[in-house]
Amino acid sequence: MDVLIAGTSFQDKIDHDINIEPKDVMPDEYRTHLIRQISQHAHSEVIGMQPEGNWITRAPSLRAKQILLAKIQDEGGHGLYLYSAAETLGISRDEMIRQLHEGKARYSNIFNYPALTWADIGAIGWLVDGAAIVNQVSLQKTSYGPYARAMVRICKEESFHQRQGYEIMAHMMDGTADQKQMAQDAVNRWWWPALMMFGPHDSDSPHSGAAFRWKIKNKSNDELRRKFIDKTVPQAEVIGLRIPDPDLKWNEMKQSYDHGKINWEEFRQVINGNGPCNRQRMQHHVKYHEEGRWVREAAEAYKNRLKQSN
Ligand code: BYC
Repeated sequence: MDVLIAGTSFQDKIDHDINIEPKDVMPDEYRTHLIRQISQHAHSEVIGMQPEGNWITRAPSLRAKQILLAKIQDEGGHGLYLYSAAETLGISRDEMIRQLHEGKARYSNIFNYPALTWADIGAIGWLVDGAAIVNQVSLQKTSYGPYARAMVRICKEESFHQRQGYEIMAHMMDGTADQKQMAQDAVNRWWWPALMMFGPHDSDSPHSGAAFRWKIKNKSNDELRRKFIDKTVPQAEVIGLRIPDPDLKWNEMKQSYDHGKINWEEFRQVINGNGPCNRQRMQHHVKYHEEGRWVREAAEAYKNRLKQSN
């Protein structure tokens, strides 16, 4: 098997569903494409800790606080697996963070919206992690080995996150009229940004062509978005939440929902730095990155001292 892999060209491996590994020969464009996507994915996990972190001290019970803490810690871990996967492509973590701080690397649109009430923590878990799972399940079969393997573990944890969010929503929908209204308000605000997480329509997605040729993607942005809607609408119905889309309609022929128009102008504004929380998210990240400098330096000094004493 090793001999076959060693003698097989890059595209042959892709065509035969053989993972590409860090030391394999790969075109520069494949490497660059993956660094862009994986680093963007890692930054999303880490920036995504901010809207939830805001609610740790205000969680309504000790149980809710413990669960939220564990979830946020998981997100930090996901960021670390993904930074490590990107590093195998020859970029350092420092460089990725520099690109983020200089606005050269993106992170998911969704984390530029504020978490205004406790119901938002439910909506983030249910809708945001729910959307992330649909996307990431398909990435478990992505062609780059370290990325695919990181996805397997991440998906296991995300499915717990999605349930944590749904439990909060179900609990609130079982509560007072005010609690029900709070839950509905959160869905009204998070639904459309969650649909945007899957990226532009296939016809407007510049990276999809190469991503399919190299099997980085195996499902398109629109296919995954549809899958998410089909899975989520019945969940909303069970607990009495309304999806804020008057054009949402079951299509018998397609055996899938048709949805209303997505506001792509809002998406463009948000991913280009003009969403409600972009500046705040980035200032927070820069501040704590700077404040953590002494920890990184101390770890480095300790490593060097160990080397010298060996
Ligand atoms: N947000 O050609 P396209 C989580 C950009 S975190 C911002 O379709 P592609 C969680 C795209 O970068 C999970 N930008 O691109 C954490 C490109 O611009 P550039 C996050 C977006 O790569 C904490 C342009 O639009 N998941 O679950 O083929 C707490 C054209 O797009 C977005 C991932 O990162 C967006 N949503 O497809 C709770 C998944 N969408 O780079 C939860 C990994 C598009 O040319 N990524 N853009 O300047 C992917 O699967 C793919 O990169 C995408 C986009 C489907 C997102």
